[in-house]
Amino acid sequence: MFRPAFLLFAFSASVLSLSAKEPSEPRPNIIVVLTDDSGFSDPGCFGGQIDTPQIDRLAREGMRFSNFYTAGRCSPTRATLLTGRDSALVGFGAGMLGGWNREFPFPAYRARLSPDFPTLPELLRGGGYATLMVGKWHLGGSDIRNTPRLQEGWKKNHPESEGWKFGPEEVAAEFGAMPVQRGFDRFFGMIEGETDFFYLSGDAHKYLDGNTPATLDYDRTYTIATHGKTKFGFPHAGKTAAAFYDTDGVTDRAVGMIQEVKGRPFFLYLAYRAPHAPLQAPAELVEKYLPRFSNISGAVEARKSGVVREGVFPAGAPVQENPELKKDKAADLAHALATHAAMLEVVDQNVGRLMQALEQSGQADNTAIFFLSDNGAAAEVADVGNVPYRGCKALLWEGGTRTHFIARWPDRIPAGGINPTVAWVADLLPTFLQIAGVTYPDSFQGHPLSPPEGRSILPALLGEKMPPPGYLFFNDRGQQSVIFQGRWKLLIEPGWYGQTHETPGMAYVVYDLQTDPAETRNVASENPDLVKRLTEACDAWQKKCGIMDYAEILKLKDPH
Ligand SMILES: [Ca+2]
Repeated sequence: MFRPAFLLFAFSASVLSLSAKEPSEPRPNIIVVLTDDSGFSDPGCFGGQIDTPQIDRLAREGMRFSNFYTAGRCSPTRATLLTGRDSALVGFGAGMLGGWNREFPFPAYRARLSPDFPTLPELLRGGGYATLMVGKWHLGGSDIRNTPRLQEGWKKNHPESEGWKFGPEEVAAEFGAMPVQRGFDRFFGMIEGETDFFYLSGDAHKYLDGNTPATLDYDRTYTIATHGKTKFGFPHAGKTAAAFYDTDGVTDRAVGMIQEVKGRPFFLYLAYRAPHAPLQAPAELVEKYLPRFSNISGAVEARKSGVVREGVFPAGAPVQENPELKKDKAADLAHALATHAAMLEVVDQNVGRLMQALEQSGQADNTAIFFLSDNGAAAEVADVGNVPYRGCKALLWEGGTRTHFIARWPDRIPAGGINPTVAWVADLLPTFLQIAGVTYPDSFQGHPLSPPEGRSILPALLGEKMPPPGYLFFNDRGQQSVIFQGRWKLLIEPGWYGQTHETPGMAYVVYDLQTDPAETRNVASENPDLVKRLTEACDAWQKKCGIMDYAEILKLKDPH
């Protein structure tokens, strides 16, 4: 899968030059562009039929990873990205989402970013970086200090009968979990995320500027399209009006923030909410995409050949059968896919605006940019979005946990290659620290720290071959999985928790990702020793992270 030019790159000299002090060369800016629920093959450069010329440009001028993993769901991936830790160690075990309605009073289920580990922005700020964030936080926290409405809301969601206790410590911890208190000099966005994308003047909204309510700019005119009914009672579908649209609006703020940084490098975390539900986008873009999804089987086939054409999936590997669709569902799915595609095209336009801003300030070449999704496409659009992989977000098949990953850093990262190194979101913190020349501390807030779970993939980015990690663990509600040496994958209770809920006993499934990356053939019965060994590894990992048996969790509360 390596392309020849890629192998000719002078690897070790580049690695060494990064660790040496070069005062004449300013340290690079670092940007992470994270989308929300975009599928593996959505971008054009990963085989999809969505127009993403700007994202494709990052790929052409940078590197694509074909074996990159997230934690499979919004908050766990974000928690791991910002701490370099397994999500359960920082409060987001077993698929917890930031918020007040699903968590438990145990550390792995606290659904609020743990104060016990340093965050990426805290570390980079300590190393002299300006730290900027726009978009979706989803790691808990609120400005509850002087807000009676929030205090009442907290108490309502946290009954004393379930072991919760409200008091000054809780207030301090809640406030302390917000982005500005966790290392970001600047923040514009939302603490939570599942809400509308379009706002008209006078609409209530939850955007914050720092710790306080933000003022939005309604400075573009949109014809507003939405897919289906939303549970929030969205009233604006079909209107043409001056509005704030999330993807455009948060990029405006990001561009403003980077223009205001003077005399030091910056770290920008640009966490788009698109293309997460509710599916809402400019109407003319939805119209543009409807014909591309009028034949769902054709769209799936186009992606199956697209991923091979782009070199991000091996030619000849077995793939899943095309989904069977009832005729009356096809039109609805086509509209969902067209709206999803439209949302990603707006992300792409804004990646272009960001690049333009960097070029205008002469910083485009001294900026390392990383582009990925926080998990696979959601169930509604997964049949196309995650091709060739199986499953969807919150499930632990590859379609839920694998993402496209693109890195661009001119003159460092060789251009145009596909890198098969197995990597995951925990690797980003150590990678960024190495790029920035910042050392991970051995203590934090007076207590000792072990090294982060991930490893720097800078050598792979610079063209060096890296072996696969020993174990990658995943956990979501009742499901567990582990990928051993990048090849053997054990899944325990895969799917929507069916065994735990309805059937006695546990399901064990093994796939050989080397020959069967799309998970078409269960080889558990041929590999009993592997099942035993990997199950023991999963059990030990769950114990280390404080993850409880899902049946015990269900006795307390059904967290769906
Ligand atoms: Ca997500």
